[in-house]
Amino acid sequence: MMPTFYSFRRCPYAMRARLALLASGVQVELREIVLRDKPQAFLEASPSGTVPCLVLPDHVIDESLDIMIWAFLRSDPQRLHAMPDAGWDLIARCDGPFKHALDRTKYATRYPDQDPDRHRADACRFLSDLDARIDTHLFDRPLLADLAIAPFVRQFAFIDKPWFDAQPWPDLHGWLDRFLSSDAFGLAMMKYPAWVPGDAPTQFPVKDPRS
Ligand SMILES: N[C@@H](CCC(=O)N[C@@H](CS)C(=O)NCC(=O)O)C(=O)O
Repeated sequence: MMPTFYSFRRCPYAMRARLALLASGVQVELREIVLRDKPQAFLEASPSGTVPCLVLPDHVIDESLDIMIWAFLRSDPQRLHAMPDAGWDLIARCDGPFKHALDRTKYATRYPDQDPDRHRADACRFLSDLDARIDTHLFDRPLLADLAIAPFVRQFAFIDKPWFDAQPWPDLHGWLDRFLSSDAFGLAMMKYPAWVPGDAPTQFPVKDPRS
């Protein structure tokens, strides 16, 4: 039986998990869900009630980074998982202080007692550091960190794209543009109707008709 993978198209955590599944080629049964109307089967499977969530025969993985690692331990033709410690450190900064600042910039009205400019400045420190280290990728070749971090940089960029584009981050802009126009991103962002019990399984990644 294929593992069941609960996803939500616009969620950056689910996006990074889909990108890893695409890069690994490991197949799952994708169930697109609507976060404001979570299906019972998902709530029963997921301890945290968050996407992404991967249901395996003997356990459940509901952390996006763990799903990426799970996929690459099964198949990693591009050797994305073989990463220096600095890659894991960057992901930790992304998921910790950067995501914290991103949410308080993007959803400023939810944090009326906080200063969005201060949070935007915090986010900019991380983005400037990324710009400084990018030549073509975050490291000398594409790694898991690129896939893990790009969905969050995208989320930040689209808070105010003209403002983001006007920042002095040419290498970061190039990196994000290449990500957004990549085949992998296009495939990761394909639209699926919300899953309902009884639906025929949706295989993800889509099986290549040539193979
Ligand atoms: N640490 C988790 C976070 C996942 C997460 O927060 N996902 C959000 C969507 S982007 C979610 O499912 N939120 C629950 C909700 O909105 O009800 C991971 O890395 O997978």
